[in-house]
Order: sequence, then C-alpha cells, then structure tokens
Amino acid sequence: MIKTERIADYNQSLNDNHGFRWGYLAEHLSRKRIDADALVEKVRQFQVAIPSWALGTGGTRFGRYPGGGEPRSLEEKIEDVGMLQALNRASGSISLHIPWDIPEDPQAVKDLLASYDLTIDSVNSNTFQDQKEQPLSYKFGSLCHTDDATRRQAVEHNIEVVRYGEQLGCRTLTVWLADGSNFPGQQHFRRAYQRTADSLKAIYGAMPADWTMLIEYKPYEPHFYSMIIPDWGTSFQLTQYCGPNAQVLVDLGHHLPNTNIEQIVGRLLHFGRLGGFHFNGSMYGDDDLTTGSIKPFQLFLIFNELVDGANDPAVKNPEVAYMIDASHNTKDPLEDLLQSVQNILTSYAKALLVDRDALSAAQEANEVTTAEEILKDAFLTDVRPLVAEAMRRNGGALDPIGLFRQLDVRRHLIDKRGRRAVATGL
Ligand code: PSV
Ligand code: MN
Repeated sequence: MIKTERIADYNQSLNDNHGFRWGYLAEHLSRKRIDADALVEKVRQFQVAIPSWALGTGGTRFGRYPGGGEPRSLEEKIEDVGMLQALNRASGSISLHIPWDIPEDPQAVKDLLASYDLTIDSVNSNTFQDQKEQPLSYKFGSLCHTDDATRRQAVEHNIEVVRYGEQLGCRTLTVWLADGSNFPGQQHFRRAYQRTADSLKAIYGAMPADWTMLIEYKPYEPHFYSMIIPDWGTSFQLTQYCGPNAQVLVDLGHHLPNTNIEQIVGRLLHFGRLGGFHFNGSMYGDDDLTTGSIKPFQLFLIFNELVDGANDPAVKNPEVAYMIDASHNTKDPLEDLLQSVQNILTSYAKALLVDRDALSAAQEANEVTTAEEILKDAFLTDVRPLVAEAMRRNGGALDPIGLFRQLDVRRHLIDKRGRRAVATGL
C-alpha cells in the first residue's frame, strides 16, 4: 500500500516544474476561452478498469519471459490494482475472468476491494478453453455448438459467472466467444449464428434486470476462416435480439488493419448500443500493445466521437465502461498499464479541447480544411500537465511511472512473491 504522504512528498519534488508547465497550459487555454479547471474536473472523473489477466507478463505461442513478482491469486491481483489506483487515481476497478478469478470468500474479497478503494468493473466468462473437470469440450464451439448439451454447459457457465458477479456487487457480464471455424464448409453459418443468438438470449434472460451484457466481436483468432461474431454489425444484431440491456463492446485490437474504428464508435453511439471498450494498441491486429503506442491520432479521433456523443442530448447511449485489455510481453506489466491509462487520459483531454461549435459549423459548410485543422489543433496541444494536475487533485502522483520506479515496486514484489511467481490466468 503506497502511503499518501509518500505521494505528497514525491509531488512536492516535482512541483516547481509542474507548476511552470501547468501554468503555461492554463494560460494558453484561457486565451482560447477554454476553462482549464473545468477540463481538469472532467479528467478527474474518468476511470479505466484494469483486467485481472493483464497484471502478469503475457507471451506468444513461442514463449513467455516473466519478470517475477507476479500476482498468484485474486487477492494479489487486487493488491496490484490497488497500487495502480493509489498512483494514478484513475484505475479504480478491476475486471475478473471466471474461472481464473473465482472468489472463494466473496465478503473477504469485497472488503479487500474496499480497502484499496476499488470496485468490480465486469465479470468475463471463459468458454475459449476447456477446464480440467469440464465434461464436454469447446473444441468445436461453445454457445454455437451443434450439440445441445455442450451449448447448455456453456450457457450455464455464463450464468454461474453472473452469480459470482452478484456476490461481489458487479453488474456487467462480458461475453467474448472464440467460436468459429478454420475451414470452408466446416460450419453452417446461418444455423451457427442462430444457435449463438438463442444461447445468448438464454443467458440474458437469467441476468438480474439491472445487469448489462456486453458482446465483444473479433474478426479472427483463434479461428482463421470464420468467427461467429466477427464484427460490430453481428454484435449489434445480437444485442437487439437479446434486449435493451445488451450492448456492443469495442476492443480496439479486434479490427482488420485500417478499419475506421472511430466511425464504428459514432455509429454505435447513434444507435445507443455502445456499452464498453477494451483499450490496447496495435499495428497489425490483436497485438495487445500499450494503448496509444502505435496510433495516437486514431485514439484521439475515437475520443473525439465519445466526447461529441456525450455532449449531444440527442444521443441516448448508456454510460460506456472503459477497460484496458492488453498483454505485456516486453515491458513490466504494471508500468505498461500506467502508461496506457496515461495515454487514454491524454487522448480524452485532447478531445475535450476540440472547439465543437466551430467544428460543427465547418462540417455543415463543407469547410474540409478548417474542420481538419480544428481537430489537429486539439490533437497537437500538449495536455500532459493537465492530466498530471487531474491526478494530483485526485490524490495521485504527478508522474505515476516515475514514482513507481522511485519506490522500486517491482523489486519489492519479487522479494515478497518470488522471482518465479507467475500470474494465474492467461
Ligand atoms: C480476446 O482476444 C479478448 O480480447 C477478450 O476480451 C478476452 O476476454 C480477453 O481478450 C482475454 O483473453
Ligand atoms: Mn477484449
């Protein structure tokens, strides 16, 4: 647990430089008639959930190079997220994957969460692996399977996940299906779709009325010929089939190269079906890199849609759940998560700077250059002092990664948990 005095001391040591940079930015914004303090307040409210499965080192099918001190249990995963939250005050919730994170003693888990000022963001089902005691295999699908009993087993697993979530005060189930086919002719597209839709509807029907079901899509992997839910259109259709509390989940890595993700975001907001985000960065596909590391302009454009939607009373979209979904193969996972949150808040802050009235006027008048320049002006503004100020005002560190290093957190975790401690889960 990082003490608040330790954070205050650290911030004090950076105060001179920060004061200069923040002062300059606030003055720059005020000359543009932008209320810098109001923006800080908005950034202070922004929270990004941390997935329990991103706290250890990831890998590829070729290998994995763990750095030591990884969390070995749900309790240790909560400790790690609590540490991130203490540093940035923007990571106040954790997402769990069942069966990797089954809470043995729900009340004790709730108490532990509360002690770190954390909540549960979502519970995620897992029908993409066979578990040891599981009677029927998902090799040929789960919710889409041709066999009734296998489908029923997968439906029941999802309902069990909801029950675990209820014990922890969670209200969101995320479903990602690895179902699909590897060869032409292997699967009957229409029948497989209908079986999936009916299975999802059965799970939806078993959820409490105040729960949300997020349906994630992915164009390829683990299957390489067809995926049962390959795109947002299929997710969208499934949400409509299930009911009003079903929403589409956009994972940034789940798009083919050059897909216009910001347009998908705009469409889903328009339909009121954008339920959640899985943030990560990618060059080719589901690369699971640090959010904003490869395409920061695209991340900004996505936030531009989100802010535009939030400002428009005509948009009737429920609150969007934000989460990181990444795999850290070469960086310290905790540093990577801190960096991702930083990049997310930076993109959000830049999107808040966009002169929406001017942009709208330029769009209606077909002033192409002007519209683009308005976006570029916001994107090219260095808002890092604003994000740091928001974290400071929330009680976090002005530079979370800097403090993480100064405190030598990884060495402490290795001392406590061991050099060979490897995270449970993926
Ligand atoms: C699948 O690639 C995914 O994005 C889903 O969200 C899973 O829950 C997560 O990664 C972990 O496997
Ligand atoms: Mn995901």
